[in-house]
Amino acid sequence: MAKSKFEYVRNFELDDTCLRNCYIVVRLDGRNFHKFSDQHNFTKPNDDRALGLMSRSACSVMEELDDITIAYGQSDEFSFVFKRSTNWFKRRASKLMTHVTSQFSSSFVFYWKEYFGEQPLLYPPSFDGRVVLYPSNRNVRDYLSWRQADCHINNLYNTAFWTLVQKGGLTTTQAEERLNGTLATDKNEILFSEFNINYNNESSVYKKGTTLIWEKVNETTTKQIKRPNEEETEVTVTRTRKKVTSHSCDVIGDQFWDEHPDILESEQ
Ligand code: DGT
Ligand code: MG
Ligand code: MG
Ligand code: MG
Ligand code: MG
Repeated sequence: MAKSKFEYVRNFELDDTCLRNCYIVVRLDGRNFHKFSDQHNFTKPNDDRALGLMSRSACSVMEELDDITIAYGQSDEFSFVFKRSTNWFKRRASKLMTHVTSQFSSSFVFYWKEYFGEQPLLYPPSFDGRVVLYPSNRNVRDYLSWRQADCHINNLYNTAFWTLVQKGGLTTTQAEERLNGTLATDKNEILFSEFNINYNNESSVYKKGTTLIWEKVNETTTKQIKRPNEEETEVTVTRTRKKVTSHSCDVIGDQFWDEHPDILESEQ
């Protein structure tokens, strides 16, 4: 095709190819979800509908986009790890990041009703995205550990805070003052001795967040088979399929990684 005289403008595009051999992590985060959660009456500190919708949207990202081996989410954020050898979109950071955030955002709206029922979505939500490269398996594990530790710290604080307000009758200012300077053990103690709540028994989705991975699962279906000159019979067919599965488990220790050795590639 003949080139127009305008063609030179293409040279203004910058190269944003992600460095080879590195894991590409895209993290997205809900914009102004402090307000969004209030306006949509999210239960405090955790709203199961909202967490379910976040995971459903992340699942759609994994299913629709190539080469994501693990995703981790908590609160209004989700991180997606592309395998280090991916060549999807020639490793262009802006392509990867925008595809993840737009697939996620449209899914969040698309599946809203499945989780929130008749409660209307009041305005279009949006998510920011960023790309971070990690050169080693240790770095990726430490990255996910960092997000999970953040989940734990925030959830313990929020659980103690909203228990003091909802069950203890404190104002939000009083609850904030009460928790100011307290350690994790103090918050556990407040929950246990004053409200008979054992933090360990709280839902693991709240404490650990959500981890999505690809797993082989057996799917059994029944089929009607009709052979010539025979009665119709029902047979069961079992097929192995790769599926995105959801886990609320510890990703900081070794056990999860020992059980799922395919998530990270072996170091060269
Ligand atoms: P940003 O990210 O700078 O645009 O601002 P925010 O407001 O999204 O702040 P961020 O991302 O640091 O904090 C997440 C907010 O979302 C935080 O105010 C609590 C809220 N949120 C997330 N999940 C839940 C939930 O399950 N229940 C409730 N009540 N709030 C939630
Ligand atoms: Mg923020
Ligand atoms: Mg946010
Ligand atoms: Mg956030
Ligand atoms: Mg196009």
